[in-house]
Amino acid sequence: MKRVRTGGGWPAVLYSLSKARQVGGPWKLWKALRSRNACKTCAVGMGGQKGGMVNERGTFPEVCKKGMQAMVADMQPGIETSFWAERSIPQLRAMSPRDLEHSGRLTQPVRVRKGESHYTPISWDEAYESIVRKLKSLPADETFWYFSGRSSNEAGFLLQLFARMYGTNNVNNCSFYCHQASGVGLTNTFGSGTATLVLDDVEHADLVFVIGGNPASNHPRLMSTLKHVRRRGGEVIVINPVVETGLTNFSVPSDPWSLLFGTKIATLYVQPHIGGDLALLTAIGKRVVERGAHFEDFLTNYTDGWPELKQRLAEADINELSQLAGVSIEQIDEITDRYCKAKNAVFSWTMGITHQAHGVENVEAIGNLALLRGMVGRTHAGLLPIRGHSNVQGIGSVGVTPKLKDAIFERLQSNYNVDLPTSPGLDTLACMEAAHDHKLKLGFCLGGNLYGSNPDSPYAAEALSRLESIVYLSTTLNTGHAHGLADETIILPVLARDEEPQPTTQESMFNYVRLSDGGPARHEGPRSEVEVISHIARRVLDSSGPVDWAAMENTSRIREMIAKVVPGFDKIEQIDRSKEEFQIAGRTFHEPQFPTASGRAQLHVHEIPDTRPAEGRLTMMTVRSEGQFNTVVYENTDLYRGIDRRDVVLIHPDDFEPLGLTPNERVKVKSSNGELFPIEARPFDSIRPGACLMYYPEANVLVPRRSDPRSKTPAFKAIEVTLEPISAGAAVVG
Ligand SMILES: Nc1nc2c(c(=O)[nH]1)N[C@H]1C(S)=C(S)[C@@H](COP(=O)(O)OP(=O)(O)OC[C@H]3O[C@@H](n4cnc5c(=O)[nH]c(N)nc54)[C@H](O)[C@@H]3O)O[C@H]1N2
Ligand SMILES: Nc1nc2c(c(=O)[nH]1)N[C@H]1C(S)=C(S)[C@@H](COP(=O)(O)OP(=O)(O)OC[C@H]3O[C@@H](n4cnc5c(=O)[nH]c(N)nc54)[C@H](O)[C@@H]3O)O[C@H]1N2
Ligand SMILES: [Mo]
Repeated sequence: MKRVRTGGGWPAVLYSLSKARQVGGPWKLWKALRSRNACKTCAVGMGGQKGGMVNERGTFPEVCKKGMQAMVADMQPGIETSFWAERSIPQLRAMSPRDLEHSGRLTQPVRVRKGESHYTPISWDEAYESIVRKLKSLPADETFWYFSGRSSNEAGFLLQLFARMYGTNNVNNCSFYCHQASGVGLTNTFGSGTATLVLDDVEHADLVFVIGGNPASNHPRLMSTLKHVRRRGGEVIVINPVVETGLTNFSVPSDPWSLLFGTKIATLYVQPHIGGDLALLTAIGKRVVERGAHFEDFLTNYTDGWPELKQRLAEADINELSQLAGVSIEQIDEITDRYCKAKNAVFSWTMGITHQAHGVENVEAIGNLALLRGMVGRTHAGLLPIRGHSNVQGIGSVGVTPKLKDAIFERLQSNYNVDLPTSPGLDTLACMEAAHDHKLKLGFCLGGNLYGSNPDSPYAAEALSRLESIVYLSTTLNTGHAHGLADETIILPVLARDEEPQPTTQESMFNYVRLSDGGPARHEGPRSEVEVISHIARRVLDSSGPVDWAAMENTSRIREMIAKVVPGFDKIEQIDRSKEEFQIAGRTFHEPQFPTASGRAQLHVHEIPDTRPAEGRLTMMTVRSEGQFNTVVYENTDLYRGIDRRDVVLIHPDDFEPLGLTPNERVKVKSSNGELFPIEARPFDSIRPGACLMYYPEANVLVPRRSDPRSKTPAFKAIEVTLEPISAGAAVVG
């Protein structure tokens, strides 16, 4: 497959036209995309009251292929009743994620029990009855509640409140597999766990670091912002072991000039070892201080820990750091030159930073580097974790975490007199482990694909199979519905955001809360998430208690409660009437005052891990292709990397000979966790030697449960593997 030389561009435009045909014409798709609803894919934040495809600065049109894919998936016809009789569980298991998604929209509740071969459609009453009976029979701490980041703030808030009043803190979301290290690292540093800036700040930056991410593919709308930075003469430094096509050149589809000629994005591209970022960030910090380019006054007045960091940077050996990072001293100095020249630097990052056993340290080190030159606490500079799901940040803000923020906990008690559990809640991986140990009996999943997102997929399937009951609230089928089965599994079909009968809200990665109007249901059958949660809650809990669960079917009642208990969300109470979308108070730092105990930012010192692969081994990252959204694979091709299939491992050409392999031969990929074969070993010169790449979620069989002790996030990007040739003629089963 020929590799494209630019990201975005004509393929994205042509793709849009083909998708429009699938749903009955461009007008229909256009109308859906322009409706007043927050975009469903990533958290860059688009749509809402300004209308679809408009960003936070009001720029239009901001189109993205992923947004279209998600929309088209929701616009599919419903799954026919006959489907359930035709497809057995083994047949569902044999289906690809793409085929499962393309089966259509879920429109009726279905159930399968252990020993049965098929899902059977059941009525809503029957489904509710089963769930309510089970919940009433269990001790609350034997249940867990998993949330993905697609649902609204209202649904998220309501379900976590129900779970806690039912009696458990086993409440968590996909963040534990995603940006948790950012939340922990940023909170340790600034007392607040999200972006320190707004979109307008990034638009004024003259240097943007893009670390460990592939926004050309995963956050395409951020590319217009990077384009603006370049056009103003600014710099973009990319730190990534893989040279990603769209990060060197990107054609912004909505800009005719860019579409025709492409826009150069990276001004400097640096390829560290997988996991080498901590050493690299420390090395740059060391060089900044050696040049005297740090802001001594700022560090003295607005930070704690400067003497310790200063000493540590002075003691560190630049040769050693360079080797641990896998980046030459010349390149470290090139980055330092650019950083020292920059007036307004923004540091952005994604999963290459957080999917590491030292993810929190990585984030703290980014904080250190920014603070060295006073890049936080003023306009046009700051820190930007580029978030995944469209409302993952909102779900976290409104309380979907094992431990509620103290302020929310206190306000819930003082305003509503609710009785909240105090036992420690489990994070996502800990829930899977507890299920595996037979300590949990029921799982309740608001969206997502808990099975598919987990490391060690056989272990995940086994853990879920040890539950007595699992309930999925979903819009479409995914691999979790085939492999993540308990004694009793129930799927409840729910409405997508733009089909909700009432308004809902979402929060972007810039801490901006949007209002979605909802819209007409596309199918008879699916129900609103909020309706389903309030119905179950009212039957499980005493309605005479402090919360009127029946009234909670009304999303404005939920917003009233959010406004009272979640700090910074006061304006949400009026939002459906005022239509005034808002920036959450207390999170954007345009002044160097931080909500830490001392009011100052906290600097950190770190031990630098050696993440270089041992001889004869490679370090493997598991990543997304351009043709998928998380566990939902839309296309088998990876357009930007020029790869036509997914059962491949991408290796630098220089690594073949030392490993005794020949290009394109079939191999067995082995990790401490398992093996996968036959896999084709593809030469890929854009990856640095010593590293290799496979696609998530298929590669999750190989991913061990090794996680960062502070964020509990698995090291999805750093798996030690060996590759063995499969001798010709040997039987291959995969
Ligand atoms: N199209 C599309 N868009 C998406 C998603 C999707 O699946 N598809 N998913 C959404 C979600 S939930 C998320 S979290 C985001 C994910 O967005 P990304 O984080 O951009 O996605 P990943 O594919 O996980 O890729 C991470 C990048 O990290 C690099 N990397 C790997 N290891 C290292 C390392 O050690 N150091 C450094 N510096 N880089 C490294 C890889 O080469 C790759 O370019 O995207 C969101 N948007
Ligand atoms: N090896 C490896 N593993 C990883 C990663 C990796 O890079 N490598 N990435 C990790 C990351 S960053 C993440 S975020 C997780 C992803 O974890 P999840 O968020 O759990 O998974 P998704 O695939 O995004 O979930 C998609 C499903 O959500 C449902 N859905 C879609 N829209 C709605 C809605 O509006 N309401 C409801 N109720 N359901 C809806 C659909 O049924 C769809 O099938 O995976 C993690 N796992
Ligand atoms: Mo994510």
